[in-house]
Amino acid sequence: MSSRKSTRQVPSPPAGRIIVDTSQWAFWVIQNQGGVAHPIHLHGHDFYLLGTAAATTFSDSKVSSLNFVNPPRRDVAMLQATGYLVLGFPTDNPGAWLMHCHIAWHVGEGLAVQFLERKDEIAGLMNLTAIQPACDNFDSWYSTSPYKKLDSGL
Ligand SMILES: [Cu+2]
Repeated sequence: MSSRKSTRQVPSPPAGRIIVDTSQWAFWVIQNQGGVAHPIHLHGHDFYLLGTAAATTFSDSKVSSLNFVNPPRRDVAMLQATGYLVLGFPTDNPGAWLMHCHIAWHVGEGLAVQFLERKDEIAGLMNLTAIQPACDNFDSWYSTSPYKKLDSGL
Protein backbone atom coordinates (compact mmCIF):
# COMPACT_ATOMS: atom_id res chain seq x y z
CA MET A 1 0.00 0.00 0.00
CA SER A 2 1.44 3.33 -0.96
CA SER A 3 1.27 6.34 1.28
CA ARG A 4 -0.45 9.40 -0.17
CA LYS A 5 0.29 11.55 2.84
CA SER A 6 1.69 14.93 1.97
CA THR A 7 2.94 17.75 4.10
CA ARG A 8 1.56 21.22 3.56
CA GLN A 9 3.36 24.25 4.86
CA VAL A 10 0.88 27.00 5.59
CA PRO A 11 2.51 30.43 5.51
CA SER A 12 2.51 32.18 8.85
CA PRO A 13 0.90 35.60 9.06
CA PRO A 14 3.13 38.46 10.16
CA ALA A 15 3.96 38.35 13.85
CA GLY A 16 1.46 40.10 16.04
CA ARG A 17 -1.33 40.29 13.49
CA ILE A 18 -3.76 38.01 11.74
CA ILE A 19 -4.40 39.47 8.33
CA VAL A 20 -6.20 38.65 5.15
CA ASP A 21 -3.78 38.36 2.26
CA THR A 22 -6.08 38.94 -0.67
CA SER A 23 -3.65 37.51 -3.17
CA GLN A 24 -2.83 34.18 -1.58
CA TRP A 25 -4.16 33.24 1.87
CA ALA A 26 -6.99 34.23 4.16
CA PHE A 27 -6.78 33.70 7.91
CA TRP A 28 -9.82 33.83 10.18
CA VAL A 29 -9.96 34.01 13.96
CA ILE A 30 -13.40 33.22 15.32
CA GLN A 31 -13.91 33.98 18.99
CA ASN A 32 -16.85 32.43 20.80
CA GLN A 33 -18.10 34.60 23.63
CA GLY A 34 -20.95 32.24 24.46
CA GLY A 35 -21.10 29.04 26.43
CA VAL A 36 -22.26 26.82 23.57
CA ALA A 37 -19.98 25.17 20.99
CA HIS A 38 -20.66 25.66 17.28
CA PRO A 39 -19.64 23.45 14.31
CA ILE A 40 -18.28 26.00 11.84
CA HIS A 41 -18.58 25.09 8.17
CA LEU A 42 -17.01 26.84 5.20
CA HIS A 43 -18.28 26.70 1.63
CA GLY A 44 -15.88 26.90 -1.29
CA HIS A 45 -12.84 25.49 0.49
CA ASP A 46 -11.41 22.88 2.73
CA PHE A 47 -9.62 24.96 5.35
CA TYR A 48 -6.56 24.30 7.45
CA LEU A 49 -7.29 24.12 11.16
CA LEU A 50 -4.44 26.14 12.60
CA GLY A 51 -5.57 26.27 16.21
CA THR A 52 -8.48 25.89 18.57
CA ALA A 53 -9.02 26.08 22.30
CA ALA A 54 -11.88 26.11 24.77
CA ALA A 55 -12.56 28.62 27.51
CA THR A 56 -9.97 31.19 26.48
CA THR A 57 -9.66 34.31 24.40
CA PHE A 58 -7.40 34.45 21.37
CA SER A 59 -4.70 37.09 21.49
CA ASP A 60 -1.56 37.98 19.57
CA SER A 61 0.51 36.02 22.10
CA LYS A 62 -1.21 32.81 20.90
CA VAL A 63 -0.09 33.17 17.29
CA SER A 64 3.13 31.33 18.13
CA SER A 65 1.08 28.31 19.30
CA LEU A 66 -0.70 27.91 15.97
CA ASN A 67 0.14 24.91 13.80
CA PHE A 68 1.35 25.95 10.36
CA VAL A 69 3.00 22.62 9.48
CA ASN A 70 0.69 19.99 8.05
CA PRO A 71 -2.39 21.17 9.97
CA PRO A 72 -5.62 19.15 9.77
CA ARG A 73 -7.71 19.92 6.70
CA ARG A 74 -11.44 20.18 7.30
CA ASP A 75 -14.67 21.64 5.98
CA VAL A 76 -16.17 21.71 9.48
CA ALA A 77 -14.44 22.33 12.81
CA MET A 78 -15.81 22.85 16.29
CA LEU A 79 -15.68 26.34 17.73
CA GLN A 80 -15.54 25.46 21.39
CA ALA A 81 -17.53 27.15 24.13
CA THR A 82 -15.97 30.49 25.15
CA GLY A 83 -12.99 29.51 23.00
CA TYR A 84 -11.58 30.25 19.60
CA LEU A 85 -10.95 28.73 16.21
CA VAL A 86 -8.21 29.84 13.81
CA LEU A 87 -8.33 28.68 10.22
CA GLY A 88 -6.62 29.51 6.97
CA PHE A 89 -7.05 28.72 3.31
CA PRO A 90 -5.49 29.75 0.01
CA THR A 91 -7.61 32.27 -1.86
CA ASP A 92 -7.69 30.09 -4.97
CA ASN A 93 -11.44 29.81 -5.56
CA PRO A 94 -13.18 32.99 -6.72
CA GLY A 95 -16.75 33.19 -5.50
CA ALA A 96 -19.25 34.30 -2.88
CA TRP A 97 -18.73 31.91 0.02
CA LEU A 98 -20.64 31.34 3.19
CA MET A 99 -19.08 30.42 6.52
CA HIS A 100 -21.60 29.48 9.16
CA CYS A 101 -22.53 27.41 12.16
CA HIS A 102 -23.94 24.10 10.98
CA ILE A 103 -26.82 24.29 13.45
CA ALA A 104 -29.45 25.81 11.19
CA TRP A 105 -31.27 27.90 13.78
CA HIS A 106 -27.96 29.42 14.89
CA VAL A 107 -27.59 30.71 11.33
CA GLY A 108 -31.05 32.21 11.69
CA GLU A 109 -29.76 34.02 14.76
CA GLY A 110 -26.90 35.44 12.73
CA LEU A 111 -23.96 33.06 13.13
CA ALA A 112 -22.92 33.26 9.50
CA VAL A 113 -20.81 35.45 7.28
CA GLN A 114 -20.65 35.68 3.51
CA PHE A 115 -17.59 37.02 1.76
CA LEU A 116 -16.39 37.63 -1.77
CA GLU A 117 -13.13 36.03 -2.80
CA ARG A 118 -11.25 37.47 -5.78
CA LYS A 119 -14.33 39.51 -6.59
CA ASP A 120 -13.08 40.83 -9.91
CA GLU A 121 -12.75 37.29 -11.32
CA ILE A 122 -16.21 36.02 -10.36
CA ALA A 123 -18.24 37.44 -13.25
CA GLY A 124 -15.85 36.01 -15.81
CA LEU A 125 -16.27 32.52 -14.37
CA MET A 126 -20.06 32.46 -14.36
CA ASN A 127 -22.77 32.50 -16.95
CA LEU A 128 -25.27 34.76 -15.21
CA THR A 129 -27.62 34.52 -18.16
CA ALA A 130 -28.01 30.79 -17.47
CA ILE A 131 -28.81 31.39 -13.79
CA GLN A 132 -31.37 34.15 -14.24
CA PRO A 133 -34.25 31.93 -15.47
CA ALA A 134 -34.07 29.84 -12.29
CA CYS A 135 -34.15 33.01 -10.18
CA ASP A 136 -37.11 34.30 -12.17
CA ASN A 137 -38.95 30.99 -11.74
CA PHE A 138 -38.34 31.05 -7.99
CA ASP A 139 -39.51 34.65 -7.68
CA SER A 140 -42.64 33.85 -9.65
CA TRP A 141 -43.42 30.77 -7.53
CA TYR A 142 -42.56 32.41 -4.22
CA SER A 143 -44.77 35.41 -4.76
CA THR A 144 -47.82 33.10 -4.72
CA SER A 145 -46.55 30.33 -2.44
CA PRO A 146 -48.40 29.82 0.86
CA TYR A 147 -45.09 28.66 2.38
CA LYS A 148 -43.06 31.74 3.27
CA LYS A 149 -39.48 31.51 4.44
CA LEU A 150 -39.23 32.17 8.17
CA ASP A 151 -35.51 31.67 8.73
CA SER A 152 -32.18 32.16 7.00
CA GLY A 153 -33.10 29.64 4.31
CA LEU A 154 -29.97 27.60 4.93
CU1 LIG B 1 -24.07 27.14 16.44
